[in-house]
Amino acid sequence: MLTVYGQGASQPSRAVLWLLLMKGFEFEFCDVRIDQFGPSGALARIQPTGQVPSIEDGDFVLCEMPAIMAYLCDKHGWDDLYPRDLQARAYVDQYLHAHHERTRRVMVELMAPHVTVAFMDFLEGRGGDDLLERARRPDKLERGQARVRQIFRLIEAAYLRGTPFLCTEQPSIADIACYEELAQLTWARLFDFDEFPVLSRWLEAMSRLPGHEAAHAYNVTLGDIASQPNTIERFLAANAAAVEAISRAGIKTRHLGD
Ligand SMILES: N[C@@H](CCC(=O)N[C@@H](CS)C(=O)NCC(=O)O)C(=O)O
Repeated sequence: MLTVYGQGASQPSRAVLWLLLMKGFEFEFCDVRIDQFGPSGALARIQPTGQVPSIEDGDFVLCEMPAIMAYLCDKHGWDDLYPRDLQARAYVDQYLHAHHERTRRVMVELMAPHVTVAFMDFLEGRGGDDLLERARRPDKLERGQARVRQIFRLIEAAYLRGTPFLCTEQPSIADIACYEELAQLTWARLFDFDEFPVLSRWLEAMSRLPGHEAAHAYNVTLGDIASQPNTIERFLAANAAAVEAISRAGIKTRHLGD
């Protein structure tokens, strides 16, 4: 049985979970709390970086969301989402290699500063000084929005020029990875995509793919964190809702350490 170690709040975890839910694949979801993250946390006993997502497939352990999704697609023949054709695959890889340092900035610049206001005390002294600095800024919404606008312009120009999905006619694991960074801003009311009609159409098309609802219960439950600052209670309730939704989809769930 495949085990996915993850958390509803984690964008790369949701990407892996959505892929599996989309494919109706049987797996076990192990929910990891933030105090179990990192190289000295409980998850590090299974995977040394202690980061989510991580998977355990028999005695094979793997981390890094794009590597996990590529592995799962290759193993199970999901060629629709990770094409075998050399050039079609190269386009998917092209996006995924840029994802970490480009699209992932959406989380760093706008989402995380609004989520982590709920647990600043926990982050204090744990090395997240840049994040703490961003979360404390009174202009974090406007500043974050200005930063993500640049990323969105580039995504439209580089990947959605003439194709409905990222460089392709049909969705791939690149779209799944990208969606998790962008779509979270709409539920959180941190960004209005109306000024980006091409991205808006893409977001709408992605939201119609199977498994979408079960994979995004965290975001729905967390809701608006722009006008109503996040609290630890909301954060925990949203993560609990993610586990419940995955369980309702017929997937076995547990918490790390239980
Ligand atoms: N490059 C990794 C990023 C994974 C990542 O940032 N995971 C976060 C949660 S979203 C995490 O585990 N943070 C805890 C830590 O780094 O100690 C991927 O794509 O999977």
